[in-house]
Amino acid sequence: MLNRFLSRCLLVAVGFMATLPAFADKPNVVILATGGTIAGAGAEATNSATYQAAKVPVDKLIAGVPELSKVAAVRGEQVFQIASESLTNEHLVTLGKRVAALAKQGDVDGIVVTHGTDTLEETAYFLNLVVRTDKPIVVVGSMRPGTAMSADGMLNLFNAVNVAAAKDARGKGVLVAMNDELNSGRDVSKMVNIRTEAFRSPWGPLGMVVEGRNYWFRLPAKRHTMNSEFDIEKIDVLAPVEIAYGYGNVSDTAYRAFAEKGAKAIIHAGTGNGSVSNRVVPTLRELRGQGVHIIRSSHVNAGGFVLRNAEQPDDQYDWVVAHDLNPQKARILAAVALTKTGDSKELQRIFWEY
Ligand code: DAS
Repeated sequence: MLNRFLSRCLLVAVGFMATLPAFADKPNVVILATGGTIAGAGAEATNSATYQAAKVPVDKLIAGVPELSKVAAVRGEQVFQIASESLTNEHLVTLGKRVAALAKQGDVDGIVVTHGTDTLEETAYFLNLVVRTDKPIVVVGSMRPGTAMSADGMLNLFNAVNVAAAKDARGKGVLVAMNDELNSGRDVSKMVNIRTEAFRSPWGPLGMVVEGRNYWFRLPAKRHTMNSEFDIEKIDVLAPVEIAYGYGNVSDTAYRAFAEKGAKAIIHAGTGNGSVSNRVVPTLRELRGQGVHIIRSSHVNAGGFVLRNAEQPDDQYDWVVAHDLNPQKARILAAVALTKTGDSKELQRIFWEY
């Protein structure tokens, strides 16, 4: 009796396995599409710079790379369809919550976010800060639309799905897969606006992906994802933080305007070592006295390195320094950190640790 029951269970189980789709043994990867050039289309194959971003839907992006099905069971969701320069804090929160929800699902092994390249570095850093998972999250874009000769989007997407499907990509924080390189979502930024080799980290890539295989050379040193104190499930609104650019002949107009509009912090995108013009220092001290945080970053190209009290008496002024974060990344961290604390010493700790 028992034998017959067990053999019947075995038959049912075998039958069930036989009906599983062919990719049952493959990792499950979800592609969240937001727009950008990777979804762009130009009129001619010679249009590598003249095109419309955010046109091609996610299912067409996936259909355009049939090799994806050899790597993973891939499905797509169209979260937004916009050029990334138009993304807002609200878009970031919506995307972050969707990524976090998918990461909690047992039937999701990795997530790819297709994204415009203009603010890709901001979104990648944001997800790195607030999504509590060690599953691979890979942000990818392209510098040329899929309609152009030598378009880079197909291979970038193939690489990104490979990385998202790979166990060895777990626990490395949010990754950016562009131009065969794997960069940390924290470190990488768009350094060039007209070449496929556009994204670089001041501290170098974490690795490379070649023909579907990842080669790792270093690991992130700063806190991220599972080791972050921030959780997108507990964040609904990011703090208003603005960026004011430093340059010769600068005035305090922008800083005052931002403060009047309710900025909780102003990122000073300073020259050199986060330097502040003596024409502006009194205003920044006055705004700090009114409760606005002042965070010194640097707009030098290949990566700033701002230290406390080196260029300005930060201790005396109660200012914060952004260390190696460029102004746009400093804005992201401040917008997240200010959802938890308004204490300047705590903010500085957070800027050292993330
Ligand atoms: N406008 C750019 C963006 O959406 C296009 C791109 O490079 O992706 O970020």
